[in-house]
Order: sequence, then C-alpha cells, then structure tokens
Amino acid sequence: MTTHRISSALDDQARAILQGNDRGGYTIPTDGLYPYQWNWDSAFAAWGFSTFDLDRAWTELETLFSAQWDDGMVPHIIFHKQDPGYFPGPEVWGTNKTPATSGISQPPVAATMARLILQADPEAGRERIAALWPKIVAWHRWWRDYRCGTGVVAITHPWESGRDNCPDWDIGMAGVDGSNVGEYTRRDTGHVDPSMRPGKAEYDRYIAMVQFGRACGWDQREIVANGPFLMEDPGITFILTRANDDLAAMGRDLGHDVSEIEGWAADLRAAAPRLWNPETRGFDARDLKTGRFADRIASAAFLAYLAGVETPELAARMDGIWDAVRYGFPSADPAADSFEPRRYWRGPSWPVVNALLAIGLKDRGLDAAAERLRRETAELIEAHGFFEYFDPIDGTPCGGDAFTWTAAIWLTWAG
Ligand code: 9WN
Repeated sequence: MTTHRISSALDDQARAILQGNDRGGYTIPTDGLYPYQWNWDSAFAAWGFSTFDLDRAWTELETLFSAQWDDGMVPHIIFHKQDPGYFPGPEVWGTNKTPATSGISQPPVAATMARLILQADPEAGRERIAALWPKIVAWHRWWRDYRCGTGVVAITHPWESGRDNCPDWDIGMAGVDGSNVGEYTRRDTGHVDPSMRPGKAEYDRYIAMVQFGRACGWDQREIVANGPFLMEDPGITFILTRANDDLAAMGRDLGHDVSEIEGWAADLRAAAPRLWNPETRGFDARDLKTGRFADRIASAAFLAYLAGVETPELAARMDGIWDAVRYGFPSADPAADSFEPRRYWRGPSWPVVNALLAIGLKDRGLDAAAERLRRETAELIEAHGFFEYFDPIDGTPCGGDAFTWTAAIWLTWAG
C-alpha cells in the first residue's frame, strides 16, 4: 500500500518535471544548469513522454532531428533560444547553423528510444517513424563514415561520449594543451556544488578542443586527422551497435532494404574485441594518438550487453565492480585511485546509464541483475528525488535537481 502511494506520487512529480522542463517542442535537461536541448537527454525525455503523451514523445525527436547538419551529424546541443546561464554557448562554438548548435555529437540512443516508443504507439507512430527513419539512417551513416576508421567508434571530445570527465578520457586529455584558451567564465559551478563538477584543468582542455573545431570550420576530416583529442569509446560503440539493430528492425517493418544497416551492426560487433583490454579484463577506451589503452574500466564497458557483445568474463567483472558500491552501477571503477564518488562521471551512479545497462541485461536473460539495478535506482529516487546523479556508496544526491532524464527513466523503467 505505502509503496504504491509513494510510487504514484513520484509518477506525478516525474510527469510534472517533464512538463516543467518542456520549452515547446523540446525539453531542457534541468532549469538553470542546462537551458538548451541536449541530444541524448532528449531521446530519453521522448521515452518518458511516451508513458503519457505519445504525440509529445515524437515531437521531441522531431525537434532534435530538425537541427541535423547536412552531413548527417545530429549535434549534442541545440541552442534554440540564447541563455546566458550556460557556458560554452553558441558564440563560443561558432558553427553558423540555424538553429545554432554545438559542433560535436552525443551517444546515438535515439533509434533505440524511438523503437521503444513505437512499440507503445504502433499505429499512429508509423507515420512519425517513417519520416524520422531516413534522418536517423543519415546520422548513423555519419558515425560510420567519419568515426569508425578503426572499426569501433572514436570521439573527438569527451563531451561527445556523454561521460564528460570519466577517467576513461584522462590519457587523451593529458595530450591536450589547455594553456592558451584565454579568459572565460564557467556557469555550471554557479548552479551546483563545484566539487561535484569537472575541474578547471579539464574545462581549459574542453574549450581548447572547441576552439580547434571552430578554427577549422568544424571540418570533420580535419578534426579527426589533426584535432587535439581522438579516443575510441566503448560506450558509443555499444550504443550505436544496438541502435543499428533497432533502426534495421524498424526499417524492415517499414518495408525498406536494411542490408546496409545490418552490415554496420555486424561490422561493429566484429570489431568490438579490439576494445578488450587483457590487462584490465574489460572493454576499454583507447587513445588513438598513442595507440594506448586507458587501462580503466567504466560503466560503459557493460553496455556490451546492450549490443549483444559478450565475453565469458563480463558477468564476473560486472559483479565485482557493482558489489563494491550500494546504489546502482558506478560510472567508474571504485577500486581505482581516480574514483571520486560524487564527482560527475568519476564514480557516481547515473540513473540513465543504469536504465541502459538494465535493458541490455534483460535482453540477455540476466533478469535478476536487471531487477537489482532497477531496485537500487528506484531506492535512490524514492529517498532523494529526481537528481542528475548519486553517490553510489551512500546515495547522496548530486548535480542538478528536477532532472528530465531521471524523471523519464522513473516513468519508463525504475518506478
Ligand atoms: C556537456 C545534459 C548533459 C548530458 C551529459 C552530461 C552533461 C554537459 C555539461 O550534461 O554534459 O555536454 O555541460 O556538463 O555529462 O551526459 O547530456 O544533461
């Protein structure tokens, strides 16, 4: 009884958060800290909306794809309306697009979310997905053409991974010169506790990478060949593999020839063993400037389940890391010196990543693990509300409050 009452009150709150963060056709991640449309946040928001407003769910994805570049890229931020509360804003990115956007992308979860929404809306949704489908294909082709040179996905900026300051990127960040970026004022540290955010040395380098992209007119080939940062990302590799499967399945139902997309998924799966680091016994990021593995293991390594990529050691490795904390899966390895339980992607548990991990676990028949992840994530939200991320050891809520994707995954999965 009590649980049911708590749940339905939280359902109401979660819906109110989505509606409150709705800026008309798109949803901001949270008021103040993130005042624009973010790519993967929006895809999760759409999934959340699909639990009570299917039309609004599709609109979210349509607005996201309305900012797609001619080359197929879907940018990581769309600056629909200027807002001084976020840095770096459109004038720093200087992409000269309409609407204004950033110059990098973000994890391509849209196809996977679209398929989940379509399952809830098979009839009216058919027309909506028919129009979106070729746009998603073009985006996936962009990843394939520009970022899969070694067979797996490479990123040109840590922000692209969605896991900004994860220890995965330390090795590549060390090679980026952030000493000449000039003066700038961060805004994030005015909204939330700075000890839960990336540090200044990291921000200097983030900005140096943006300045490089801007200076070459956001020329992808130039950024990949000569930019300051290029690392293989297990997270996007696994997310894109799964997203290609979902895109192919939807295309098949629409009567399209999907052999090209099936080929992309097969190629990514065939290349995935390249990310296996025998030293850390896990899927690992690799710095393509030096060829060296990061020698880290993060939550993204276990998105292998989502992609249907498995190795005999995966389950034991996952349990070992998970058992070291109490609430959900930690974004970084608790046994590593770099672990910081409240600093963003260096340790905290992220409900949204927990949801993706659980989808993968469930698909592989690991129902008990999927249910454990759901329960631990639900406990965090029930105790503290819809925060951006949480300390995985004591559950302390961190970052922004009234967060869109936390509300979305409550409605769809955790609640
Ligand atoms: C930079 C919006 C985004 C998420 C990312 C998260 C964070 C931005 C920032 O917020 O990144 O893109 O300014 O810190 O790391 O995953 O999409 O919620």
